[in-house]
This record gives sequence, structure tokens and C-alpha cells, in this order.
Amino acid sequence: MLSLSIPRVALRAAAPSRQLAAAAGASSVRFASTKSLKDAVAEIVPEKQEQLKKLKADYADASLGEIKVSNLLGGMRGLKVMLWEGSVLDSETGITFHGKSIPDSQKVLPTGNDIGVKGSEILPESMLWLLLTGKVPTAEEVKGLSQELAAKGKLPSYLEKIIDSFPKTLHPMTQFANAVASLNHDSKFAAAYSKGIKKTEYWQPTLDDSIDLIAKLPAIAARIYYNVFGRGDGNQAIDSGLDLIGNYSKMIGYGDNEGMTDYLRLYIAIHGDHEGGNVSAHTAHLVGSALSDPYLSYSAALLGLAGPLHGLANQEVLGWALSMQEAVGENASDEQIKEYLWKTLKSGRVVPGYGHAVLRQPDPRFTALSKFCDTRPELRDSSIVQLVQKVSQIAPGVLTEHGKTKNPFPNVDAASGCVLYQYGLKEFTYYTVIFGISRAIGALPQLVADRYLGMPIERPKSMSMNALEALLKK
Ligand code: CMX
Repeated sequence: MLSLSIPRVALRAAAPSRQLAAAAGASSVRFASTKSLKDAVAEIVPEKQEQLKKLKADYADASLGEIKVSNLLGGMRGLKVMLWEGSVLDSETGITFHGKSIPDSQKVLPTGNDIGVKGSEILPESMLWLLLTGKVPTAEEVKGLSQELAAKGKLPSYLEKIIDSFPKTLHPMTQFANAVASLNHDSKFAAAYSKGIKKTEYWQPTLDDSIDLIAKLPAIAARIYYNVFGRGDGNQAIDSGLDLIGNYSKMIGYGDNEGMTDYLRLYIAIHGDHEGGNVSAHTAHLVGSALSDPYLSYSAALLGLAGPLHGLANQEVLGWALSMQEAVGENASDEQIKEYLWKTLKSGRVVPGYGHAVLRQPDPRFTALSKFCDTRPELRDSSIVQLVQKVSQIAPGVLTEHGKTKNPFPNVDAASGCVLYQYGLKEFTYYTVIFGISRAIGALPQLVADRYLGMPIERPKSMSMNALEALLKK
């Protein structure tokens, strides 16, 4: 099991030192600032535009590497062909958000305790602020953003009716994507565009729509949960004193469960952005490049997230782990787990929650979630959490021996579902919906950046096999 002591102690120590720095007038820490998120974005726009102008002027013809046939035939792995501001994924060290690793972010980003709601994990609002502006927000700024999201969180009645009309048998992700697309009815960007808004101003209604959508995702997700599984408060009541995920947790019936609520905050904060090339983020960017509004762009992203090789893996992992538990019992030996892994591989299936298109080491998001489990007795002692942890130690050896995957280590999806399950959220066809709340805080900030940078419509060149052969044989 992984030790928790270092980041937790650091996290505890961070708040007083930040306050002392503020008292001493240190310019990098502004505890009293109450800047709005829109003001904070407006502040960085000119310098970002200048940076892009300079890149174009100085390096337009510089090469970023050659394109091989294997890239074209292999899912474009490794090709540097997208601009993405919020985060960078290193194959060995994992994700950084504007240069900050997950432990770095845990040290500096405001938590529930910092804004007066119980909880010591990063608030997704804090991560959203960091991703949009590159700056660490003050506690007051995060509190202001939480209040803004609570004020905008209620669903319009037409949307409630649309969601209520979905058959219960429709997969929750299909419902989620449809509901999000329907909000395009109220898009400020679409309305401004049809009135002829100037290109330089596109980013403002894009940001307005993005904040509005992020504010409404919890209520959409909670209404789907209530309709399909009959759990939660049924009317998605919003408490203006709570943060985004405090409200979501309450809506789905976990408002009194501090462990679950803080887990959801952590999971949603660190899962939000994973640079631009993953299917959901890339889809939002691609669809948005046609100037489709944020609702349409993010709806498309959710449909990509619903694939089993991407976001649906967290649903798959749990089904797979429970089947294993049923087959080998609660106290499975290493040998029994190995055998089960081989059985999965020999049947031609992938081991869900393992491998990654970019990462070549254990996913730091998996590590952060495992550390969370280590701090909570209710998770530490859970047989399903223990099984998932044990598999994470055994599977890399088996997958290495199997010899196919380039990364035999667990990804974030290996850990995320078992915690939800242990806390009683057992409807695992719903798990990817929670991932869908999260990915918005990474994909939508890039749409805003795409608009203030004036990024063009995305249009790569495709080739047929005949055209490829003709070119190569020349
Ligand atoms: N179990 C068994 N085989 C695996 C495997 C796994 N977990 N991961 C990869 N492989 C296989 C691939 O299927 C591929 O086999 P073929 O050559 O027969 O097609 C081979 O190993 C090489 O694949 P790779 O280059 O290592 O991996 P890719 O970049 O093609 O795919 C991913 C990456 C994540 C789709 C893949 O590792 C996978 O299917 N993992 C299981 C599903 C999963 O956990 N997805 C979630 C990823 C995180 C997320 O997006 O949320």
C-alpha cells in the first residue's frame, strides 16, 4: 500500500504558510483578492495572444519531427499536432497542470476547508481556475467562483422535461451527452455569433457558456441518476453555501458522507485535464474548431468518453473486478489473481484499467486515489479496494509477460470505481458520468483559449491506402 503521510502533511502545512505570506505582503499570494474568473482570464489574454504571435513570427517553419507511415496507421501516437494550454503529459512523470504535478497542486490549490466547507481535498473550482488562467487562485476567488456556479446550477424546465423523457434503459452517458447538447438552446456564444460578434470577442461568450455548463453538469448528472436508479434528492436542490461538488454529492444522496464528498472533489479535480490528445479532450477541441458552441462541443466529447477504451473503462474495471471476486472469493491469493488475469488475456480481452497511450509508468492519478484510500479506514478495510490494490501489484508482471501492452501499469480507471462502490454507489453504468463532470473542467478552458487565440478550424490531411502507396513508391 502507498503511504499518505508526505502529501497530507504538506497540505496541512500549506494553508498557514500561505496566510503568513499574505500577511507579510508577499506578491505571489493574494489571500484578499476577490477577482472574478472572467477578470482573471481577461488579464492573461493579451500576453497569450502576444506569445502566439511571436511563435508564429519566429518559428512558423521550424520542424517538430517527421511523420512516419506508422504514425498515420497507428492512431497518430506521439505526433505533436495540437496546441493545448492547461496541461502537459510526460510519459514517465505523468500529468502537470501549468507545470504543477498532482502533489504540487494538492499543496497549493484551495480545498473545502479553505473556503468554509468541510474537506481537505482540492476543489474542482480551484483546478478550473488554474487551468483557465495558469494562476493559483486565492481562497476568496474560489469561494466567489463556487457561489457563481451555485447561482447558475439550476436546470431550465425544458431540459428537465427532456431528461425525464429518456427511457431508463438508455445508457446514462447517452442521456448525459443528449442533455448537454440540448443546452445549446441557451448558448450565449451561438446567439452572439448570429448577431455578428467580432472574432476578438468570441472568447467571452464561450467562457460564459462554459461556466454555465460546468455549473449545470452536477444537476444534469444527478437527475439522470435519480431517473435511472431512483437515488438522490429528486429535485436537484442547490445550497448556495456549498461548493460545486458538495452540492452534487448532496443531490445524489451523499451530502452527509464527508469521505465520499471529498473523494468526488479529488477525483473530479485531478481527472479534469490530461493534455489535449485523448479522445474526449480532442473531440471538444475539434468540434469547437468549427465554432460549434461549448454545449455542442462538450456533448461530442462525452460521446467519445463513453467508449470502453477511454472513459467507460472505469465501469468496465469494476464489473471485471467483481467478477474476479466472485470467481476467486474475498481473500484471493496472488496465484488466483494471476490465473484470472491470464484467463482475461487468453480470452482476447484487455485488462481494463491498465495500459495507456502516452504514459509508461503508473498513473499519478491512480497513485493519488490510492493514497486517498490509505487515509480512510472505511476504504482501507474494504475487500474490493484491497482486491483492486492487490491486482495493481500483480497485473504489471502478468501484462509484461504477456508482452503486448507498452505500459503494464494501472491507469486512473483502475482505482476510481472501487471507491465509489465501497461508498455505496454501486450502479457502475453511472461511473463514466462522474468522469464526464470532471473532463469539462479541462476541455472547456481550452475552448476558451482556442477562441482568444483565434485558432483555425482543424482540418488535417487524410490519405487513402492507394494514395499512400502511390506517394511512397514515387
Ligand atoms: N490489456 C491487454 N492488452 C493490452 C492492454 C491491456 N490493458 N493495453 C494494451 N494492450 C494491447 C493492445 O490491445 C494492443 O494489442 P494489439 O497489438 O493486439 O492491438 C497492444 O497491447 C499495444 O497497445 P499499446 O500501444 O500499449 O496501447 P494503445 O496506446 O494502443 O492503447 C489503451 C491504450 C489505454 C486503449 C489500452 O492500454 C487499453 O485498451 N487499456 C485497457 C482499457 C483502459 O483501461 N482504458 C482507459 C485508459 C485511460 C482513459 O482514457 O480513461
